[in-house]
Amino acid sequence: MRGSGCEGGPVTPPVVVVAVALLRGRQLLAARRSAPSALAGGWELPGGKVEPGEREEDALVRECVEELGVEVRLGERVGGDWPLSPGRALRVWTGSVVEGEPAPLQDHDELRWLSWGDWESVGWLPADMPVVGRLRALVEEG
Ligand code: DCM
Repeated sequence: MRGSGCEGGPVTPPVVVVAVALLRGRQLLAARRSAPSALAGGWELPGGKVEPGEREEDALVRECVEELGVEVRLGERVGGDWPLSPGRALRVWTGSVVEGEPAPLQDHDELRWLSWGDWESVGWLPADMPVVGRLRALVEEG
């Protein structure tokens, strides 16, 4: 036997992308991507990649400052790991804006507060679609 104890070869750590479902009452903030071109026009819950050594919640708060120009307070986790693409998972929290008004500063060209009846009116990115469904159930439960 060769390579004692090295049976699986190198393991690539999974990339975690964090996103926030910003709620204002029963309104949900959706952000339309302007980049990269493969994702442009798709709507998402704002967020981004966690940097090495960064706590996930800290990454999400940072992304909201960078992308939206707002301070947010995070609430509860929405589900577990949502599949994104091979080797990548999406982790989602609810949240609310505690300071500022969201603006599309980076990666987005439009933001929209969706009324309760309009949550499915935008073309969500594939990974976000099931999250929005789960979130509706959570909000409905109160
Ligand atoms: N992503 C997604 N849904 C989100 C946030 C991100 O599908 N709510 C995807 C888009 C990118 C990747 O995750 O492929 C990394 O996001 P970013 O480019 O914002 O760092």
